[in-house]
Amino acid sequence: MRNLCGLKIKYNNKKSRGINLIHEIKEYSNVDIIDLKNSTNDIFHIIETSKKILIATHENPEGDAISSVIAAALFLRSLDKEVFLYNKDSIPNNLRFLPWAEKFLNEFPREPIDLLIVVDCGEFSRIGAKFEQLSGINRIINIDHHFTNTRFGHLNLVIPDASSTGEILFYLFLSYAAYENKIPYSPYDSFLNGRLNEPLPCDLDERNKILSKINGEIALALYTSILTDTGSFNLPFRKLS
Ligand SMILES: [Mn+2]
Repeated sequence: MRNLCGLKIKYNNKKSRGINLIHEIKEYSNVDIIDLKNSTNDIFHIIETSKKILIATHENPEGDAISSVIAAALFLRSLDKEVFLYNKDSIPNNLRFLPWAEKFLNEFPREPIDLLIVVDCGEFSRIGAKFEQLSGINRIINIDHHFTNTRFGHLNLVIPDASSTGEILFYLFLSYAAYENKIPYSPYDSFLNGRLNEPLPCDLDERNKILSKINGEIALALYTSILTDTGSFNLPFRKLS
């Protein structure tokens, strides 16, 4: 039997670095599916109440890492957030065609940051040298698909069965649009089947609203993410990079 994993939220009276939630991984059950949905709503609430957002990934980045930072940044900019893209190393030449590839910083911003989102990064230290400077940020969201992920965030959206971080982000963006428009659509609910998918609503108006957050630039970044980590759709469903 495949050991599918999901997120379970434990509510804790002790404040954990500013956010009153602890998330941990455990074997899947029906309860976890509900919690996974709640987890994404927590992420949306934190995004809504943050203004300056830093998005980072691992050093020596490849396509999923860079494209996930870009997709998240473009998405958050569309929500009127001030975004900072960070990578310790320079962007590989073969990824410089991507929108906003030129916007990456290789120093942390000097101004205070409300929220740090780390994508495609299994350990906090893989952000690279000086990563400790970020540990004082009160809100850290960790979005990743490595099963070895150490759950270093205050909120962790870690889905080992996803092909790529880009795939997780795609469904997160659709979920956000559903959340914003109060449409009952939760792609993560279908995780029990080991696949992150859920048919879009039949109603055309609802469907268009859910897809409204995916513009051409975001689609290009997400496509590059998924293409990279699946070896152009040639590799098995799960590849860990
Ligand atoms: Mn990856």
